[in-house]
Amino acid sequence: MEEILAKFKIEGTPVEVKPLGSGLINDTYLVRTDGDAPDYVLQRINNAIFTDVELLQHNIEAVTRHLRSKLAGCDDVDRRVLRFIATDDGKTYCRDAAGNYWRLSVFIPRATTHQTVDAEHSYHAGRAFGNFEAELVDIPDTLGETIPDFHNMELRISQLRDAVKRDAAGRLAEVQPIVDAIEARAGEMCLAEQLHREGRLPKRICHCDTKVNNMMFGDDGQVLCVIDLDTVMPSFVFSDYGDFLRTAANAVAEDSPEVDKVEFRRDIFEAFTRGYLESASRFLTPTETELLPYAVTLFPYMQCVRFLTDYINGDTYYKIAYPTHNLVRTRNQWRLYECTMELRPYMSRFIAGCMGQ
Ligand code: GN1
Ligand code: MG
Repeated sequence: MEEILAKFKIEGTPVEVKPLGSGLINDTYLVRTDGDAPDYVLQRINNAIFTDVELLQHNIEAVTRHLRSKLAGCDDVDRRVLRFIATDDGKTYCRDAAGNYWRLSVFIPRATTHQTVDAEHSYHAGRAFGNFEAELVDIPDTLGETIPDFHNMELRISQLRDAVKRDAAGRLAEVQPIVDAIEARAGEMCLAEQLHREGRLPKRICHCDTKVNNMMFGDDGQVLCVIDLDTVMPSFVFSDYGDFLRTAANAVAEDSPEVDKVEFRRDIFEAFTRGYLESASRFLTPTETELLPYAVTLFPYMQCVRFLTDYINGDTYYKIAYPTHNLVRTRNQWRLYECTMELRPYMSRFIAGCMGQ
């Protein structure tokens, strides 16, 4: 670690490095320094998933630069947008002797992340993510897809079909009923790609991983800063709206085995939607707004397909803590999907009400 940290232009002397956070993809550490120097967040980038680190960091630098420019004059800028530290050769990442990629950002003090949120936090999160998208509408740089077709439902279905065909871990028989249930809904769930092909649905710069734990809250309950920017890329707005509600409005964690306790919480939905529309309605098209309830159903469905695909493949993508972890996640997300499908008419009515219709 010392060797890696020495490549970055940091202030102070590192005195302690310890694991941080609960991400399923990268490895994250908190680096404490002595004296008044800031602490840092050190991350080993999962290069098997983010294969183009150059592009990844290009996106992140462009996004943080743009957000920073919009915050000019505001105090506390370093707590509101991530700041990545350059290496001696002017990049925001380096490689170690084993070929691993690392990057370093300033740790945001006096802020917390949550695994679950209440309605009040959800309202602020809605405003923050709507605002995040709104601020990036006029970003001058071109961003690439750090994971090509990341939220492309058609691709996720085809990856599931490939996994089913290979049955690499011999787990197919056990999950055939849920594969069939997914297949029965595949056509309607790929609506976004279809509308995009018809020129009726734009792509915009989105965060694409709006899990509750990817934002930092200040003492006042407001969102200070959106973090985990690896997946910021062009996508449908459904990504950010849908993925937040997938994690925040589920009454239990995404990997809870207590499937009968899965429930879609309306208080969270209503608060988040109010916040989101307050900041996002200034750029959303009528089609995007009308399809927000579809987005709420799309993300549990897509996540279910992704967890199941990984389970069938023998757990090659997500970190797991026990052998059936991905299967438990799959069942949980399927139940959530069913809950959201039942609530679509109610969600449409609520959104129309917010829009004053
Ligand atoms: C991953 O890195 P983390 O844990 O925030 C995943 C998301 C999934 C999520 C499911 C790059 O996010 O897309 O929704 O796990 N990120 C990537 O918990 O695949
Ligand atoms: Mg994360």
